[in-house]
Amino acid sequence: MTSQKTSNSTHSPSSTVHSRIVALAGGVGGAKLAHGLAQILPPEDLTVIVNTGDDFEHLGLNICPDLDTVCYTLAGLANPETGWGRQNETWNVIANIERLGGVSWFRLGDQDFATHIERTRRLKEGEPLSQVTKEFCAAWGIKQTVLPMSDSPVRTIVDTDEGELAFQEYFVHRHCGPRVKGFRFDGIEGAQPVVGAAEAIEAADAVVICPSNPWVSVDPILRVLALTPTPLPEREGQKINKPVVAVSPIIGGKTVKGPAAKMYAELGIEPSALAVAEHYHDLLAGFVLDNQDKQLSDNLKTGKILVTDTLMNSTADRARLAKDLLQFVGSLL
Ligand code: FO1
Repeated sequence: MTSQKTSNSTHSPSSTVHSRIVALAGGVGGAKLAHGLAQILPPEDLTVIVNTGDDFEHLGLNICPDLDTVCYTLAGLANPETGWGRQNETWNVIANIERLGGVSWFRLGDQDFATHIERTRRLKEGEPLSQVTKEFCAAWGIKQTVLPMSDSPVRTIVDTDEGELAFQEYFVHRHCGPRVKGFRFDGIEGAQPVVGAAEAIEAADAVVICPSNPWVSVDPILRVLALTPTPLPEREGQKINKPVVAVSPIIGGKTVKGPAAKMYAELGIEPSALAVAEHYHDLLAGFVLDNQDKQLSDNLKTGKILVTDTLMNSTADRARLAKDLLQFVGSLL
C-alpha cells in the first residue's frame, strides 16, 4: 500500500476549473506536468512551448531533447525510468557505433534514432522546426499544440570552472560535474518567438511555468518570448496581461531530477523554492510549492501561493497536480 500524500487543497470534480493554458516546459519535470494538464484539459486548451536551448548537433543529427521528452511523454511513448528517450527501447545502433570507435556517451536508442534522422532530413530541406514538430505530433497521435520556443537555433552554453561547455557536454558527458559560473544562450538575440506563441498566450487564461530548471530550461523560453519580468532592452517586453503561475522544481532544497539545486549552490544562492520564486521575480501572479516547503510560504512575496503535493511519481500524480494547479489558476482569474 503506497502512502498517498494528500494535497491540502480540497476539490471536487465539479470545482475543476477548465482554463486555456500555455505551459512553458523544459525536460523531464516540465514534460510530466504538461502530461498532467493534458489529462485534464481538452487538447485544444493546452499549448506547450518547449525549450530548445538543450538542442545540439551530434553524430551529424539535429537532436532536440526537450521537444522529444515532451512529445514522447504526451504520446505515452517515453521511457518511464529515465523520463527521456523511448520505452521498450533497444540500443543496437549506438552499440555498433561504439564498436566502430564512434561517439556513444549520448545514449540514443534505435527508435529514437528515427526521430533524429527524419527531423534532420526535414530541417536540411528547409522545413521549420515548428512544422517538423507539428507533423511528428500528428504521427504520434498528440492532439495538444507543442511548439519549440523559436524556429531559430538557440544553444545554451554553461560557463564552468573548466571553461565553457555546450549544455549536453556539461549535463550528460560531464554528468554536471564542473562548477557552474553562469550561462549564456547563443543565438538568443536574433531568435524570434515561434509563430503562434504570441497568439497562444493572448488566447490563454494563464501561463504555467512547469517545474523545469529555471536557469537552463525556463529562462531561454522567457527570454525568447520576451516574458522576462523586466522587458529586455533589445526587445520591447511582451505585455503579459494574464496570470503567470510557476511550479517550483525544488522541493526541500533539492531538485527531484537534474542539476538545478547544484547550479543554485554554485552560483552562491541557497537552493530553495524561495530562490525559484525570486528567480521569476515579479512575473508571477501565483507560485506552487510542495507541502515540505510550507514554512517558506510566509517569506514569499509573489502573489498567491498554493501549497500542495508537487511530487509526480505516477501518471495519476501528474493529473492530480494539474487539477490542483487549474483550481489555483481559477482562483486567480
Ligand atoms: N540524459 C542523460 O543523462 N544521459 C543520456 O545519455 C541522455 C540521452 C538522451 C537522448 C535523447 C534525449 O532526447 C534525451 C537524452 N537525455 C540524456 C536527456 C537530455 O540530456 C535532456 O537534455 C535532459 O533531460 C535535460 O533536459
